[in-house]
Amino acid sequence: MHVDVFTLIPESMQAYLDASILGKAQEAGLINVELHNIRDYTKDKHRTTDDVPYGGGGGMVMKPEPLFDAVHTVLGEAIAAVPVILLTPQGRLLTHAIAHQLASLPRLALICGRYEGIDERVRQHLATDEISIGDYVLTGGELPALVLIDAVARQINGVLGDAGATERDSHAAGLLEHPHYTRPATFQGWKVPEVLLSGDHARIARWRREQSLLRTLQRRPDMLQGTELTDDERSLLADASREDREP
Ligand code: 4FN
Repeated sequence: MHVDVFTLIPESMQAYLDASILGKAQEAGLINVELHNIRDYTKDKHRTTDDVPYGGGGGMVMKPEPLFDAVHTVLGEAIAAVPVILLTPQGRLLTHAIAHQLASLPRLALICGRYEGIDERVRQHLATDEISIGDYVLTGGELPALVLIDAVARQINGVLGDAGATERDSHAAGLLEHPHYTRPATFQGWKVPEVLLSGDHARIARWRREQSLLRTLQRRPDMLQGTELTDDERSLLADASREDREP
């Protein structure tokens, strides 16, 4: 997969992309992220990328021309076939399902905003999709772009060392994770649950699934909406909700 990122601060993203799993995935040619500095596509002496808002008020707005020039120059004819994703708080919320779907595409373009906002014509006539990573104020779209790239990259076959890892993840993606433990078996007097030391793989799998379900019920009951459950799992959750209401 090839990803073109359009940003005013490419240097803020480079280190993260080059590190660890994403760096290895790029070295292996599984994903190729190219950072483009929007300022390189300005044409005035001062290399201006922002201007005052029409209608007045505070803050600055990202100008459309450098962005349109950058995206058209880099994508060329490919522009018709490549999703141009604007990272914006007004976009649809990024989910595992969206990341999984984007991972099947050969090429993506990502636009990161700065200042207080981006000229609306970028959203209307350049972007083909708008995605948000959540409801909080940020100073730019660079961290959201990195979040999206990370979530998408790990869905690409071969990016995670272990071939089963992505599959296990997507099976689990509808639920919160069960508790994880590693050695030592006792740490400062706190013991690892006995079942995990039992070597009984069926019992361990049952325990983990149960922990996942109970934890999801307790902390993110909204996530259980789309989850397929067995009759046993349904009654486990029904019992747990009753116990919670009637202490
Ligand atoms: N943010 C909110 C309301 C009003 C403004 C913002 C905000 C960066 C260019 C956008 C933020 C959050 C998640 C991109 C936020 C995201 C951004 C994102 C983002 C500078 C303009 C801005 C109601 C959400 C709190 C600044 C709410 N996912 N404006 O943060 O780019 O992708």
